Amino acid sequence: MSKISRRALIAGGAGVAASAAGLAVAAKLAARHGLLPPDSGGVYGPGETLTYAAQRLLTRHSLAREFSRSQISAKPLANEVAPLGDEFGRLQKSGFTEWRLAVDGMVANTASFSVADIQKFPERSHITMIQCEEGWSYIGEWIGAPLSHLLERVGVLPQARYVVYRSFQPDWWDSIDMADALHPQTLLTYGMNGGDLPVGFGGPLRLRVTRQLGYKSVKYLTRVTLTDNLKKFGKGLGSMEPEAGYSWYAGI
Ligand SMILES: Nc1nc2c(c(=O)[nH]1)N[C@H]1C(S)=C(S)[C@@H](COP(=O)(O)O)O[C@H]1N2
Ligand SMILES: [Mo]
Repeated sequence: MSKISRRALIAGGAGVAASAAGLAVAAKLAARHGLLPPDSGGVYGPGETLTYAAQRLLTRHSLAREFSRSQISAKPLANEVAPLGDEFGRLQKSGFTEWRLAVDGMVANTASFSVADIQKFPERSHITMIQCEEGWSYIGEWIGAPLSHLLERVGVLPQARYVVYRSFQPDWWDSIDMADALHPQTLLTYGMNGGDLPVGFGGPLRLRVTRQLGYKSVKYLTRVTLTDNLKKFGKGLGSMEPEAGYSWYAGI
């Protein structure tokens, strides 16, 4: 679906569901529960707020649907990525032994982990669907360590409300709230369909966020930052997506 038609759908849906007055009430309720998304200010803000607040209040603990092994897509589609460059090639040649995931911000101890370190964390896997906002999807098995385990290791300060995560590709960064960060299906993924995570699918490390659209599952993960305020990052909208007209919150 194109940006425009998805936008129109969200705005139109919100319009049918609630009058302008209803939206104002919803926004007040969202504010009271601290559920205003970072991109709530724009033209589509009331719709974004309603979607995010409603999902968080109603489905806070829900799991994304899991599938059986026989349903794994035979030919998963790796979305095209921009060229990764010489430095990535060098890291790849040495088996990503020098790859590091930095953890900083509102944590008790800043730290840095290799892929091998993360592979020593408790392993979890799930067979879930990844859906691109463009309409295609596939089912895959994702293997990794819960992000919650990493957060426990470094000690999250109580004021932290969001996890900002960045990629080796500087244009790709995003953030999620603590409900998704601590969610049991949110994995620091290093494996796929029984093997290593291929580079095309984000190897050596990808954050898999199952309850949101594919673009929240950022590939080539290099840094995780805990914060109480998304205004400090990029244009202050929580990720590069709202800068391009997509929602920060992309719940499915
Ligand atoms: N670093 C990085 N992460 C990324 C992307 C990208 O181009 N670079 N594309 C995103 C988009 S738009 C989607 S839909 C999914 C696609 O995942 P796939 O390649 O496993 O299908 O990855 C997301 N993560
Ligand atoms: Mo996508």
